[in-house]
Amino acid sequence: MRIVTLAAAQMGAIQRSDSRKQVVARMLDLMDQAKAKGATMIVYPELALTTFFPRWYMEDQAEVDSWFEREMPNADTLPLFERAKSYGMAMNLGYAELTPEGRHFNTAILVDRSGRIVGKYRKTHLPGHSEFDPERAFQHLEKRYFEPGDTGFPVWRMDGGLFGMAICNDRRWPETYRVMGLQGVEMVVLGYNTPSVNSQKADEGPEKRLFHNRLSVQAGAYQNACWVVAVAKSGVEDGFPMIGGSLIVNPDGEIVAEAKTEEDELLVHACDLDDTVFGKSTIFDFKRHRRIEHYSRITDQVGVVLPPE
Ligand code: CDV
Repeated sequence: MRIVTLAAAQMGAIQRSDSRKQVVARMLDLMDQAKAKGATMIVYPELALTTFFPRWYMEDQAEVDSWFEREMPNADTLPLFERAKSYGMAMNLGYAELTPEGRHFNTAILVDRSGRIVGKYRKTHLPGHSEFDPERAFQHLEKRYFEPGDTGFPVWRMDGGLFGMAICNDRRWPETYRVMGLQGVEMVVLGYNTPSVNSQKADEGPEKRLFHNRLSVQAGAYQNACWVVAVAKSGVEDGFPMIGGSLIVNPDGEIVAEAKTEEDELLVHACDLDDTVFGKSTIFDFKRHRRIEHYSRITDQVGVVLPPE
């Protein structure tokens, strides 16, 4: 057995006026609860340190940049790193990254139990749009504020296991999991901010959004025989509701823990990385069963090409 006692640290709403310090205090409280329950790894949501700012249309670059972190750790986040290290707890943290070259990414890092940053992932599948869209019920301006990630989907060896990261919209794309599956990933960790209503389809509400969340995560876990943990930032941010539904899914695609609230809420589950072995060596033994001669469209083509009439 190779147990990772995983804490999925769902976070409730963060208002636009909340400071990083206030947010980090909540995150530390979740970390303390995780320690009390024996967790060896904690996973926080996408853009965990601030409100989901891509819902706001901004033209002033200085204002945009105020939502980004120029270094990690920094003065506000150092307490998270110090406490995780003192607890011997690995950590996954999502934040908006502004590089020294002035590039903007939606980023997540993997920190091992000794406090070392072992991996950085930059969100690949950016949803939304780059200009103000009056047709939408509310804005989703990730394409305005972030560049598409340049990391691909690496898998890192950490604390005796094989870990990968994804961020929010990435979870809806089978390629995300498969690229990591092909590197033997045993656990995928991801955070999300998903509005409770589709901004372009008013009758697609929270039930359907939660269904799609489960569907995507469960399929990714099963089809790649790996654990997947998906962690929400949820609740009503300045009048804009987001789903909760954080969940931990085993390599059979079954939900083993799921959040019940839209508040700060901790899920803890002992995940045995050896539970990935059966699926990886039987029905999803890629080496024996994949037929790559039929998959070239997946990398040769972006949009749909219809068959000839
Ligand atoms: N933050 C996100 O990537 N949100 C998207 C919404 C816009 C659909 C998601 O996939 O949940």
